[in-house]
Amino acid sequence: MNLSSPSTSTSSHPLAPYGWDEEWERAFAPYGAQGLVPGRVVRVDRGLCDLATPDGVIRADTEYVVPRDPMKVVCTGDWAAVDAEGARPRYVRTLLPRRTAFVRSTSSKRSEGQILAANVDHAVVAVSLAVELDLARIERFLALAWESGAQPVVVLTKADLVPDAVTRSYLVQDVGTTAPGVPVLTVSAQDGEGLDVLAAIVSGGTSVLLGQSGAGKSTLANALLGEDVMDVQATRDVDGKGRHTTTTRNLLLMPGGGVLIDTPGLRGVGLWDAGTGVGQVFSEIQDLAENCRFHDCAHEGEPGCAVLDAIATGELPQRRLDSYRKLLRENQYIVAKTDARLRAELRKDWKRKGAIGKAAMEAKRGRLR
Ligand SMILES: Nc1nc2c(ncn2[C@@H]2O[C@H](COP(=O)(O)OP(=O)(O)OP(=O)(O)O)[C@@H](O)[C@H]2O)c(=O)[nH]1
Ligand SMILES: [Mg+2]
Ligand SMILES: [Zn+2]
Repeated sequence: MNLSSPSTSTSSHPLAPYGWDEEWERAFAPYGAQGLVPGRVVRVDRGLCDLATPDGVIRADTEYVVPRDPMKVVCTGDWAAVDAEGARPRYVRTLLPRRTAFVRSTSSKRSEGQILAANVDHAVVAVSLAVELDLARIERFLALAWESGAQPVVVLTKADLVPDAVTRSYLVQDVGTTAPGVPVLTVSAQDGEGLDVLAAIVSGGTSVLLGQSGAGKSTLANALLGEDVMDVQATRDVDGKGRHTTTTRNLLLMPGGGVLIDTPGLRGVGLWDAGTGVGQVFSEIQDLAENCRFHDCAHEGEPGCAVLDAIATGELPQRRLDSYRKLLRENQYIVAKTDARLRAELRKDWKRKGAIGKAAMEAKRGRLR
């Protein structure tokens, strides 16, 4: 064994449990040369964040990297270059380029992207079996998960509340057809069912728990940790919507390796430039479409349409096609809106530059006069 090989040095690195590897080491090298230290963001809290660094978890100021672009805001899971020990305050100086990022659009009219987790390998969508399944919502989460670059996983929680085996298998089947290419697990934190499978997934790389408030994300995080670190609260209302118990995104080190990010519940997620993700969620429709007679078939009644044929035979549920169309439309809308906003911003910039140019010209003229 070559002890000086980089893989040996990164696997014995104090940040190795947080996912530090040769690639991060390479990306960080120029900042190390400037005397900065590397760190992984474990929590963000209004202008401050906690980072795991070689000298333990520290608090740093994020003010130095406040960008105009919300996509570049410091987020849990980010790798950063931070001031070395002794500086007061210690600033996050820069973020290393993200490998993956889970982004949704904010519900506001401004329609900006909001990063929910960075550098994630598995996007675990928690869905409670204790409330009525909302397949459209699962599809939406999965579109964003695929788009993030992470591997999506659906975890059906609170299985103990569905003791009836027939109902259970129907629910699992429904979700399965909604999520082609996505592992669907059934778990119960109450009686431990399925936790070993989830623990195995989570042990490799970084996972983020996403889903509605009350889905049982923090309960799962605690069960996987073997320790009550995250607060858990009973869902208040009967419809299971609950209140938001978790309010920050927290990165937790798993005892069996890997890291897990627990996030606050989301009522819904707006698509954010997720065209590819939508395609992946509805991959069976895209597969069918390859057999449509016309290359640009809109599946709206054209002859030889394989998609409509599949609906006629019952192979493809009408709900899936409707949902696919709806998400495609929504995505096109958000993309167009963002482009419009970017264009407006560019125009503003251009005008401002023009104004500066004019002022400079006038000043010059004034001087000449
Ligand atoms: N019966 C049963 N209840 C569960 C299970 N998992 C979680 N719960 C309950 O569901 C409620 C909500 O759990 P949390 O873990 O706080 O949910 P959360 O998804 O973290 O919610 P937010 O932090 O608000 O997003 C609590 O009362 C838990 O005890 C389970 O496997 N079985
Ligand atoms: Mg929680
Ligand atoms: Zn067609």
